[in-house]
Amino acid sequence: MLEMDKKSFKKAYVNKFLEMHGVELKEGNNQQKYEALGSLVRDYVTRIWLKTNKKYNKTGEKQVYYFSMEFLLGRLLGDALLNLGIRDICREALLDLNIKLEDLENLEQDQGLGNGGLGRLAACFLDSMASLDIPGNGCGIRYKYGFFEQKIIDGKQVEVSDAWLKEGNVWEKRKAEKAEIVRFGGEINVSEVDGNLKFTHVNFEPVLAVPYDTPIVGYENEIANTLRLWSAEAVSNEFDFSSFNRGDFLQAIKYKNSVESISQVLYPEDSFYEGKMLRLKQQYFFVSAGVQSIIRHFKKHGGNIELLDEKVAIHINDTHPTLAIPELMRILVDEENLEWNTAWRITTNTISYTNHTILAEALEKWSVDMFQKLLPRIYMIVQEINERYCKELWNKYPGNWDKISRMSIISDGKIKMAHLAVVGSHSVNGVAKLHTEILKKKEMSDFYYLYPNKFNNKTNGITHRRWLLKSNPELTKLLKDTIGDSFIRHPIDLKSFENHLYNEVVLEQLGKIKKFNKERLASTILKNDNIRVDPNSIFDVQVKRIHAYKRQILNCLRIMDLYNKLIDNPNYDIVPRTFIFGGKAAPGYYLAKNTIELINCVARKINNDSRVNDKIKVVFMQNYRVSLAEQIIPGTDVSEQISTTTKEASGTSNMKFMMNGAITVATLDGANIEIKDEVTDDNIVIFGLTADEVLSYYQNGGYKSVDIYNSDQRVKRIIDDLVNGKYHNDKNKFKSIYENLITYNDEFFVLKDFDSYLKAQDKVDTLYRDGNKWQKMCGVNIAHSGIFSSDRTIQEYATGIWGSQVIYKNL
Ligand code: 26W
Repeated sequence: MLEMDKKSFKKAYVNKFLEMHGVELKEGNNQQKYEALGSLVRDYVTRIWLKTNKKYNKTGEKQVYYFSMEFLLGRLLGDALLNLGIRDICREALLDLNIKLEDLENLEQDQGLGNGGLGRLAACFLDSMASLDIPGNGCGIRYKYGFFEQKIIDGKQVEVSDAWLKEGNVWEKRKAEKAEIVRFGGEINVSEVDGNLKFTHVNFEPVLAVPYDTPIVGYENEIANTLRLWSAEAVSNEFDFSSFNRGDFLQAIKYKNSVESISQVLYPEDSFYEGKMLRLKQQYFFVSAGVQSIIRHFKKHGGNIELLDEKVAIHINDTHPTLAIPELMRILVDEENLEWNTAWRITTNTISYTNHTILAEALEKWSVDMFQKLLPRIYMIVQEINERYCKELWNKYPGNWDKISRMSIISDGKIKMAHLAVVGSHSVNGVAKLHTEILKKKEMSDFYYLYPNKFNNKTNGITHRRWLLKSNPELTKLLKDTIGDSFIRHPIDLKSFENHLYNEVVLEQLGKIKKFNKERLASTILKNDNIRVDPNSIFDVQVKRIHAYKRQILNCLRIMDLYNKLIDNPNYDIVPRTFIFGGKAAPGYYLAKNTIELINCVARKINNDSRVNDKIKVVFMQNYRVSLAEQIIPGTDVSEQISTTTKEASGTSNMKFMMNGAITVATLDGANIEIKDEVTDDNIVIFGLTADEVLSYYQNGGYKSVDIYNSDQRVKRIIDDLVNGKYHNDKNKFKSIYENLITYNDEFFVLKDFDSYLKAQDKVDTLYRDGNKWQKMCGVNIAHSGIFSSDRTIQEYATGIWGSQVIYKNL
């Protein structure tokens, strides 16, 4: 913890402001005040950062490098203050100066360099590694434009570019002297030198990869790890690159633009693979820069390259950074002159891989033609890896060509990245128990039988520092007052909160805290979305990417049904509910965009109907992102986790909601199953098909959605309402949703699960009416959420996969 008192903080802040802006504090605006505070905090962090790097260089501890296309960090100021242990002092000092800390924190642009679950997981992992004293570095891309900003105009999603760097970024440090060169295109000349083959890359296009480092502060432990994001620049004119002919001026401009486009923008698809050349370029760009800089650092500090895997672990976050495997091979074989087999042993021991999805449409398969043209030497290496691997397969399964071609890395003119990732790493993990079982028994069963020891499960987690301590200070205080503060370092200790749930005063306080957070959320909704909602109603929330498998449509259909019931019977007795949605659709995903429009049309109709609008309200909150999630989650009563069973690999918002005392309505999918196992059936509301049932329908057929339409009057009515002009003058507006459910037989079992979903919601209504019982359920959820801290997850990765030295101080 940083030694600091209010007085010295105040003095330092006033000085910093003057120094930075050349005017006195009282004359400055909030943006300037934010910048001065950020800069002051950065100075504190820098001291810790230097100390940490010195320590790592001295002890030579094993370094973990977490390679990810996405890091969804959100805002950093509040987090840094919290982890430094000076957030309260800072808040009080600023108050003396008539400044509200939260006002300044809210000015920070979210660092939104990720799409959703995978990117946010990477951010939680960085926080946990730093807080657990694990030498862990992030490696990714410094996109100039992050994930787009979503505006809702006329009920439709409109995408606006996210120029997050416009006002500068106090947290990053450009390290021009640590730049690397990445080579694209060109040809490979093969020659023989001393009986060995030598590969020379000529006529390539060089790209300068410049790192920007951001410190990741650990929780009160004097550690600051590094997130290194690479930015693409043209190599300077003075750079002597004899093999690269940059030709005339126009050519040079073209070159500059093409290079800079590499780190220009984050692809906004998170479940759909498109074989775009630029994305392949992005992948090789950051992976090559990252691996080169690791090796350079390792050698500079006297490392013996043959022992690399003892000192370095590289983790690849899904298949996006899989080129780390052939890139490391290239460096070991071509540059370090190691034998292939030695290089392969080092590479596979160094690299480990996490799978985050089994959706077939998300699997990366690059066309050989494009790949070979863009990365000629890397292609040769992938070919060599594949040839040796197929020989191994041949020995194991002689004559079984079907199986061998099915398992091959290269086939049908495509390079299958998941196959390369499994073959080239020593560990393959899924992100929740069910997901890992599906990987082993179905999706990757061939590989599991070949390499049973590589496969393992690491159930996801979330950092309780951001998602409880920072975002819900009121609940944190109640927890500290009742069970002490050991849960901060040992989140599993939250369990003892269960002993206090017989105490009515505690239950009452839980209720008050929730109400307070709901009021805050209600005012955000009024400010951002111009809808007035009642904090006494049940806040029922589904926030996540919009996707057919996550079934926002199921949620919307039950609202349409409830609306019908309330109109038919004005005395229909329900606890008032506010239905809150949030989430972005990929710009090219028509059905997801149509779903947003449907929700907004249903919202408009219901919110303006005075017969029902004191009982139900519907809100689509625009521009869902990390900082908004921090406000929504503490103010939620009911967490909707309703994906088609087998489709959601884990889910992580489910964990955040539970930690903040929401009751989960869930299918038995992803980590929902493990949440249920923790809290028991009495404290969660489960509905829907089981995994076995879903898999059996997919395999054997037997489901006809139209039968449900014909036999269930409620279903018939709401499906007809989609296309009869009730919610939009244009009757064709929601035809794609109608067709998906009826004409194309409802791939995601929305209608099949409908009845059981309604029953689950009735159960929620009944449970909520018994205030004490409800608060007790919320308390049980909080008490059992500790296991879902990413500290637990990271400890499992560190000991089970990376071989880091772990001091078990946080368990
Ligand atoms: C090729 C385009 C693309 C981009 C991103 C395909 C797939 C992705 C990600 C793997 C999608 C993703 O974020 N998956 C989510 O990962 C979370 C963290 O493990 C899980 O909790 C979610 O269930 C999973 O959907």
